[in-house]
Amino acid sequence: MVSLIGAPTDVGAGERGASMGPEALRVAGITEALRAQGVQVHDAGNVSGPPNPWQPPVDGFRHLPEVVAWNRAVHTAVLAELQAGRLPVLMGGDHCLAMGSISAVARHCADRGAPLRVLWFDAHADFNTAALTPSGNLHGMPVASLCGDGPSELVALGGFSAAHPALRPQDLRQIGIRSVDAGEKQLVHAAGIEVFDMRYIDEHGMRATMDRALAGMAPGTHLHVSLDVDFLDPEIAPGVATTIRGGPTYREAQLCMEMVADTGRMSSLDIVEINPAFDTHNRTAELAVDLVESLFGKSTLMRVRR
Ligand code: DIR
Ligand code: MN
Ligand code: MN
Ligand code: MN
Repeated sequence: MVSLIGAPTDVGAGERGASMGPEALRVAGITEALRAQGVQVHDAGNVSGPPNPWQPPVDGFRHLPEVVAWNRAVHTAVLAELQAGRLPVLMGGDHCLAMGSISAVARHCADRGAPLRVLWFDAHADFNTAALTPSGNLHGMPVASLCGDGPSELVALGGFSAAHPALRPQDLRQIGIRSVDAGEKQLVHAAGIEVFDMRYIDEHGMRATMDRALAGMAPGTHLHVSLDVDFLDPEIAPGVATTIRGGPTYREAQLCMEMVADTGRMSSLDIVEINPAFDTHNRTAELAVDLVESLFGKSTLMRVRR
């Protein structure tokens, strides 16, 4: 059973509009597409939180109290679905919300002794800190924070700490990266994160990339997918505030999702950064729904051909 959780906010972003993401996905037919794959779906509605105050950064963070409030709400909602044995699909909202969802997934795994693997599909590494961030926007910081380098209220989500963070770099794979700030690059290297950047994908192809990103999962691994739609090439996904040219094509993206589906291990999902204010005809949400169909096994009927 899949539970859809909407988190209509853009408090972590540098532009307004990602708050319209959950409704864009519903309008694009996410529920019907999942049901067509034979998946039982429960739309849990939206979590709520404070409005976007649209203020400059304070001590390196923009809207920190609001980001904390939204992430606490997301954490609680995602954890409840996991504990009920359902597969949560977080519909953002901006990518700061991954702090709430992945800390819930990590809590759930830690309580059950289950290994965790996180696939982070993004044009950006999202590994900024207060000292390094060019913007103060917390959607550029969730990976660092989940790894223990972030504001204490966010690092502590799920009862984790800087010494025992929600996410260990060795449990993370980043795919599609092509925009990393200078200081951020050094931190990503120092943390030892395995990054399949666009150059790697160009040189090795998407199939070899995903084979490596999915390799070595122990039995019982909980696979979490965090899909920032700016991962996709802006030609196919224009409804994003932070487009970066040179991303994966439609077919490359579909192959990624099909290979995730083939593992049979995906147990939670974030779909974030859809911004209808930058879009036309809801194209990006419709594309995301196509990718969700693949994540839930649309291509498997054709398996006889491979
Ligand atoms: C940039 C943009 N690295 C920042 N980050 C984005 O503001 O930290 N992440 N757009 O998705
Ligand atoms: Mn992101
Ligand atoms: Mn991004
Ligand atoms: Mn469609």
